[in-house]
Amino acid sequence: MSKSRKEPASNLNIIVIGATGCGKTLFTRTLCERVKGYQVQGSFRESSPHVLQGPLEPTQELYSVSMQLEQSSNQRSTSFTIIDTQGLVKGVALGHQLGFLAKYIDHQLERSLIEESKVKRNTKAYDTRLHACLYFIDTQLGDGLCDMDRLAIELLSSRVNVIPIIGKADTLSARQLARQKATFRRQVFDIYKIPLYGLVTLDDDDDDDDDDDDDDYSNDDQDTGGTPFTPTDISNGFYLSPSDPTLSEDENNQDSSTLKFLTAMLQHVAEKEANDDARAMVDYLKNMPLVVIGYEEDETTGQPLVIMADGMDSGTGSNMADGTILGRIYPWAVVDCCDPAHCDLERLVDLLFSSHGEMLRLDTLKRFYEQYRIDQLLSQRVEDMVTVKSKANQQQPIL
Ligand SMILES: Nc1nc2c(ncn2[C@@H]2O[C@H](COP(=O)(O)OP(=O)(O)OP(=O)(O)O)[C@@H](O)[C@H]2O)c(=O)[nH]1
Ligand SMILES: [Mg+2]
Repeated sequence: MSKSRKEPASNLNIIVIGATGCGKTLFTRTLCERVKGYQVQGSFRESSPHVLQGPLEPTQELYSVSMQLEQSSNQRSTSFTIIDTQGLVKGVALGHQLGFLAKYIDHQLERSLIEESKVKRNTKAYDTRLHACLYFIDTQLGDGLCDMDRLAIELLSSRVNVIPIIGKADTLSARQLARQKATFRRQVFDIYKIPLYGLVTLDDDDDDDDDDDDDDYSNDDQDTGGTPFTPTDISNGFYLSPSDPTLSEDENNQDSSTLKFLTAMLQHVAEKEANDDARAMVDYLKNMPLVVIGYEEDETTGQPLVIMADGMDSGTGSNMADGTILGRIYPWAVVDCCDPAHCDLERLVDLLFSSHGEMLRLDTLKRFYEQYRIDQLLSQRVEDMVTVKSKANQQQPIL
């Protein structure tokens, strides 16, 4: 691998959360297997020995693996850490589980705050702040967001960029998948208004310093959930997502209105300003929640079954250097985890390591870390005031 690189190394820390049994651990292994070709030799670290090996079992406690990745195609270098967590379980323990995860995420922000507050900072200190949470939606009960997922993503969205994922996509038909996606999008964005990654708040204040574009969108009369603009692109039908030919026109039209506006606005920015970030965001919003499929594992070793790429007719997946594919064999077909026609693993890899990496880091810094810092300063100030007041009370002479 080339040693000369144009960009300095950046780091990316992601956490995988969701209901028990929805495919988080197998996804973690599949992603690590997928990026193995970019791994710098000797850079692999794990929180305890052999966490990615052995038969798949329910995850009992949080673990992490880290590696340095170098993609020669774009000369990017990334210090990557992925953290897999114990599955969420409905019932009395859920509060405890969510509390633990919230504390864990806050603790990473706290570590940066402590480091930043030092007079002499350690420039080599590793930044452990979490840049994204891949949240696996529970699709076992059919359409609609269950209370557990709603509670979890509401809580997590105030601390980290939440990217929703549908795992085990091979177990759902195209029509079921499209319906699940549409229902999720409507519920999260139009009904509960949960600020997942990518949902910018479109209130009046946001437009103040962007006068040039105001006229393009101004129309307050629409039923937009508070969004003060209406790009004509929407009514022209430019936007249709999740666009699935197996859905009727009616079903396709039932997509989230908030997302339609947001996507149309970003599309406008992308075209008008040739803005790559806006373009990347449009692509993400049109396809979210992303769907993934984990490889078929050998039951005793947990390692991927060896499936040769020869004879596969798609030819678009198969990113493994040795001519094998990461996939699953069914009597009627072979599923290729890296084929964009089968699932969104490649889209996710591109999102994390290329098109959205900077946006995720920036959001973490500006949105979540800043908020955490301000909250901590305010609570410190309140504590100081209480101390001063109680001292003053003690010193007052009793009349
Ligand atoms: N068909 C199919 N099965 C999968 C997929 N991903 C995981 N599985 C299977 O689902 C079961 C649970 O997978 P895990 O990856 O352990 O699920 P998990 O979410 O980590 O479970 P917990 O650790 O208990 O939270 C295993 O038997 C996997 O083989 C997938 O994409 N497709
Ligand atoms: Mg697991």
